[in-house]
Amino acid sequence: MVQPTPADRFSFGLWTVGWAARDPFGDATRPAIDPVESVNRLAELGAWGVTFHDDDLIPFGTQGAERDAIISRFRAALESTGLVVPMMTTNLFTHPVFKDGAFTSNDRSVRRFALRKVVRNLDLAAELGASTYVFWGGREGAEVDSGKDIGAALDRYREAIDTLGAYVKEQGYGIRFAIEPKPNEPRGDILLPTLGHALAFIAELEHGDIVGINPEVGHEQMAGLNYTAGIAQALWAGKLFHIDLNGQRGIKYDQDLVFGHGDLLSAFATVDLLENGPVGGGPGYDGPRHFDYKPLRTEDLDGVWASAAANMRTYLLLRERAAAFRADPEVVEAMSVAGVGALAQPTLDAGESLADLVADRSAFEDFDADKAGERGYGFVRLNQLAVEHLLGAR
Ligand SMILES: [Mn+2]
Repeated sequence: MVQPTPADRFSFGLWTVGWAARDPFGDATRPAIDPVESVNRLAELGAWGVTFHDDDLIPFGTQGAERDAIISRFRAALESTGLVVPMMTTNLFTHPVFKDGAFTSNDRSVRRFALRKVVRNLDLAAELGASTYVFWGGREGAEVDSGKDIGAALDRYREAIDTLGAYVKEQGYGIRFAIEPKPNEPRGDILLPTLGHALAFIAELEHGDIVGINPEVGHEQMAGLNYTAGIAQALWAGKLFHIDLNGQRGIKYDQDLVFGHGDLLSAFATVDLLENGPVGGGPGYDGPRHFDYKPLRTEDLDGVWASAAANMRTYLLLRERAAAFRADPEVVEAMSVAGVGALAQPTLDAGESLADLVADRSAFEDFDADKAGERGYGFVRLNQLAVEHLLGAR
């Protein structure tokens, strides 16, 4: 029986199950869900954590005693269910004030307001024990090339993240930041469109040591990229601080499908990497398994909770299949034939210089490139074994 438990560390955004299914062409198809109801239902389903944007819990503009009352009611729900808040984030995209961006708006007063909105919510994140704070800059972008100085926008983005990074260090919050890339939607083009752009940006930060990334399946796939290969690079760089699991079917609008309901073979590879580490060896991912999906607009409230459960069940089934895949002697042999483990061996011997390599006739003058070119790697056989494990045929 595949049943999620808190030990699996599954977490959901309040905005996922709580999405009332309003889209650019149609009204909401479901009522709003009380965040406390979401906490209770997610806990019943076996989730471990809940995450949220400030405005998911506390309506924009709510101040003082009213804000405090909302927070204490939410805290009580957390305490009664045992659900934790591993990650929080800021809504810097819904209100019209952010229509040209937040940290990178051409309007300086908007940039200052955005920083203040984040600082207040960072204090709440520390209070609630969140260890990761996500930055998704959905409005940080443009539609008109001549309307946005991209270099200046990146200067302001860096200024914002470094200012906030210095703040959490000064406060001793122990919070790490995770930047979530996305290529487009809602802006025509968004800054830091892929995880590679985000990693390059982080390398330019003063406080980049506490900044990693939060790659979302659908966002990378919207750019036509291989999600599993991307998060493998993030793991290699020590920057996979958080993850957003969902489904996407090709290059189109952001679908936010249930995990595995898009490219299932890619989802299998993702779970295999997260759980079992790179195929050549090394550690996997030890952070929360966070779902950032939207229940289809066609679903009623029962369908919302069924879809939440589907994310976790699909992940657990893939985890079982991936473990069986790695343990299969035929897979081990196929990987060996393919030379998967051999890639871990350095190309030069220990202490060998480039001059030594140039002097090694066997590496070049006497090397039979035509012969080496005849080798078959057997990757198709390896992939078929993965497909058969995924289908439960092995
Ligand atoms: Mn998405």
